[in-house]
Amino acid sequence: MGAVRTTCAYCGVGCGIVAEVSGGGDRGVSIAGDRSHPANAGKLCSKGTHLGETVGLEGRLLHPVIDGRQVGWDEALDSVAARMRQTIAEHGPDSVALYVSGQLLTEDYYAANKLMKGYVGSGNIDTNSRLCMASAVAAHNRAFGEDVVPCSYEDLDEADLIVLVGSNTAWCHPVVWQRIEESRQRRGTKIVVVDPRRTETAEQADLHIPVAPDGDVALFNALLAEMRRRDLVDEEYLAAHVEADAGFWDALPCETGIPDALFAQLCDLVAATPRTITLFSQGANQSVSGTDKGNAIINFHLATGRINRARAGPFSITGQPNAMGGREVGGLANMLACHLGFGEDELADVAGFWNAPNICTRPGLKAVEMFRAVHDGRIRFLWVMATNPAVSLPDSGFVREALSRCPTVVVSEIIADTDTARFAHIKLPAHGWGEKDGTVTNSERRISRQRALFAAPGETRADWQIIAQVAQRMGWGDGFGWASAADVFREYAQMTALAAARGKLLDLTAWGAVTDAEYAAMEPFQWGGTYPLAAGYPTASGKARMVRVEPATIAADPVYPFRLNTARYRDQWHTMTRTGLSRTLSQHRPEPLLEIHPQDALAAALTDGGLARVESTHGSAVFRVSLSEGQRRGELCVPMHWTDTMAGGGRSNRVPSQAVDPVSGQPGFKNSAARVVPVNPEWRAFVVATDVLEPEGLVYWARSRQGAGWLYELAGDGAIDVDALLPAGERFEVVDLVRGMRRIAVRGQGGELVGAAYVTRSGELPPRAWIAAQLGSDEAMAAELLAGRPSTPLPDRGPIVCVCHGVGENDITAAAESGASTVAQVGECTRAGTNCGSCRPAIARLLDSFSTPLMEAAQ
Ligand SMILES: Nc1nc2c(c(=O)[nH]1)N[C@H]1C(S)=C(S)[C@@H](COP(=O)(O)OP(=O)(O)OC[C@H]3O[C@@H](n4cnc5c(=O)[nH]c(N)nc54)[C@H](O)[C@@H]3O)O[C@H]1N2
Ligand SMILES: Nc1nc2c(c(=O)[nH]1)N[C@H]1C(S)=C(S)[C@@H](COP(=O)(O)OP(=O)(O)OC[C@H]3O[C@@H](n4cnc5c(=O)[nH]c(N)nc54)[C@H](O)[C@@H]3O)O[C@H]1N2
Ligand code: SF4
Ligand SMILES: [Mo]
Repeated sequence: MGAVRTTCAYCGVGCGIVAEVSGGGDRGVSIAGDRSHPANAGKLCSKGTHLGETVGLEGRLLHPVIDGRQVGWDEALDSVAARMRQTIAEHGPDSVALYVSGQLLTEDYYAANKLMKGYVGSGNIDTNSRLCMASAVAAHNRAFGEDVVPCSYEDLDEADLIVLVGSNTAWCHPVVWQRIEESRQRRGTKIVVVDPRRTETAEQADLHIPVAPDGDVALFNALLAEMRRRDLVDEEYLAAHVEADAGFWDALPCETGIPDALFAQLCDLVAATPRTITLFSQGANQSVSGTDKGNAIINFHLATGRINRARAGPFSITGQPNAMGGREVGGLANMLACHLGFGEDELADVAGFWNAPNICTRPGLKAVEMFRAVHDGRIRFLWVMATNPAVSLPDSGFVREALSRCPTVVVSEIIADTDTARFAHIKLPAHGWGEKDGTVTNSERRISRQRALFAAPGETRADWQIIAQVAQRMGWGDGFGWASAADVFREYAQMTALAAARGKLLDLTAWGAVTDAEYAAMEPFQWGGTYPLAAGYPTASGKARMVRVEPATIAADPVYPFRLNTARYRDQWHTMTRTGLSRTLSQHRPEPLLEIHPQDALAAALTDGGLARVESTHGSAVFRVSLSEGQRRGELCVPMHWTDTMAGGGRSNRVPSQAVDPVSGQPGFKNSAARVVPVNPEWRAFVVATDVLEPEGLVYWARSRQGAGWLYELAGDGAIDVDALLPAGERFEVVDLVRGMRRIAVRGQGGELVGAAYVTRSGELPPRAWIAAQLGSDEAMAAELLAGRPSTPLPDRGPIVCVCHGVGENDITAAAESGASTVAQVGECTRAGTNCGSCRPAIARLLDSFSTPLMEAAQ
């Protein structure tokens, strides 16, 4: 098939990929960065680099399913349409809802929005972007009159100061991070990180501001007040282009919330560097004051005139590959379509364009409210596409109760068994990455093509096609007669004329007549240009607005005294349905960790490597404890990734409440009241097995991809029944009653290792890596397996840092001891960090930790 140019499946950086399919139908593919793509110029991070490990058919949903029974497409589509029709007839259009995702292509999104808002006749379509970008969208709308990102990636190449607010860029937007680091090397760009945690990003910054949770509004207000005091407000720009809310300046308080010396350092840096980009993501958005945070940042840029010009501006960076595309077509419940709202004439225009029989009349329910309506029976038909709300919404116990009560749950998925799919009455198999064909828009408004690499497996279909086929069965065939993704894209591009006619900047009309061949060959292009707002703001007055914002106050809770933060891991994507399949990516953080300051851990009787339960009034989850000096006192941090299918523990969204930002409806995932208690199981164990197991009745378990199968970490009380988890075969066993230890290895018919278990009540368990690597191999001797190590010992690499080359912490320590003092030198000695580069911040951090004591000794 030759090389195909496409776009990465994961984050909103939107990296171009050149994929070469090996042929032979085994879905083998080699992945490389596309040097000609403006977003990444050939770079890829660890997740993009290892995409090939996640495109196999393992776990795929390949056929439609009704109530657990495989059915044909006709039956499935008829059933979806019949249930939808009946629900509308009995309970009205608002009893139907679609919950969609920034992982849909623009064409899918457009089809879903048209179906709901134009044909079903309800605004009840919302997206997981509600959990992600909604606050930034609301802040843009308040300040600029339209949801427009006023910056571009090339700004990062030439900025003098980049302030990262609530963004662990090195892990979550690694290729943007590499670009920022290059600017630093090339031109001395300064980097500030505002984050309560000392992340790997913060460690590499020139200045880290460990802001209190939700302290951002106070900080940015104080910063602006100080700039004003220093006479750095751009009065000319303000007079010409900006309106300020009444009392705006008087309301700027000067309480910074951080130490004076640190604040002074920040102010000096900001004062000295007009070319300032403030890049913000979830530490800003996912907050009950998320919209205000966005506006506090934008206010600073407007007031200092650091916007729409030479390398300055507020840059909200998107999370998902097509979060931006969804915002454009109108996938949020409070937007109609194409950046239009619900005004009477807008509704009329849209109804006319769509020839819509049932145009909706008002905004629909936002995600958290939507699930509340499912819970209380107002919504009775819910269709979930490309998102896993049973895991990713806050207060997930409530969400699951809602799903279990809903008379009809339809799930369009690529994976058969997800936490959400377990609640589905009807499962529809969708094309996944490598099969999908259409467009996505990245953080800088650049539209790129995703292209198919493989023949669609099983009976999978494109998401837009599934939507259209349901619409046809509802009797709306005329509006959904597209023959291809190109057809959908043309219609959408034409529709943006409605926005353009109202002075909106979203204007894709030039693409309205694109031919199939042109669509197939489409090169990445950016709408709005580098500075879309430079020619004026799309507001009634033509001026931007500085919104008066005040810091939120968070009352302390004596019963739940900790503030719980939730974040992402470098090598996992969301609910792990894809990255969890990759053995390479699973090495970085195989278990869900609770990060806590050592002194807090001491006070709570938690030990490093032990277990702890995080609790709130809503629910609780068990995590592996990891002591971290990078945590502030009184704060906890857990990952968002683990699910019931991957673990019996670690599902963090059991804990947060349903509290949302009043403007955007975005949940405050980063700051929940919680408490933490130690969990001391009577026994601990691990099992390696080729099968997917779901152990029951344990205190904790978690699986991760290792070798030719899975590694299960287990802990429990009472009797130990690991035998139940092991496959049949020739068994070898040792028991050490004194140390309360038991080891079992099971060999299959060909003498290969098919499973092994190591259990202890009080002792140490052997290292996992070598044992897991023996799965499927017939070379390890029973004695070695029972000893838990090979007779000729292997070097102990320590925790793996570079997943591309399998280089561990101990290898890097050894390189440092033999004289390597820079990341590049470590790379020369060990190859670590020389492929995708995602681990370079971790290597730098290790090198720093070696050099600090020496420097202190020298002082
Ligand atoms: N590896 C990886 N990359 C991803 C994803 C993934 O799942 N894995 N998901 C993608 C998606 S959809 C998204 S939205 C992005 C998210 O990208 P990021 O926003 O970078 O990711 P998070 O780790 O959720 O949160 C960022 C930081 O916000 C900090 N924070 C918490 N509270 C506050 C606060 O009150 N103020 C400030 N200033 N900071 C705070 C947290 O400590 C955390 O370090 O990542 C995208 N990229
Ligand atoms: N506590 C906490 N919770 C959070 C966050 C946080 O920081 N903290 N972050 C929030 C944010 S920013 C986000 S974006 C969400 C993400 O949360 P989700 O969207 O729930 O997470 P994903 O795992 O990406 O879910 C995508 C689902 O779609 C399936 N899928 C993949 N590709 C396709 C496709 O092409 N078609 C179809 N039909 N299905 C497909 C996948 O198998 C998977 O089940 O989580 C939110 N939840
Ligand atoms: S930074 Fe990584 S995950 Fe994001 S688009 Fe690029 S390669 Fe994919
Ligand atoms: Mo996101």
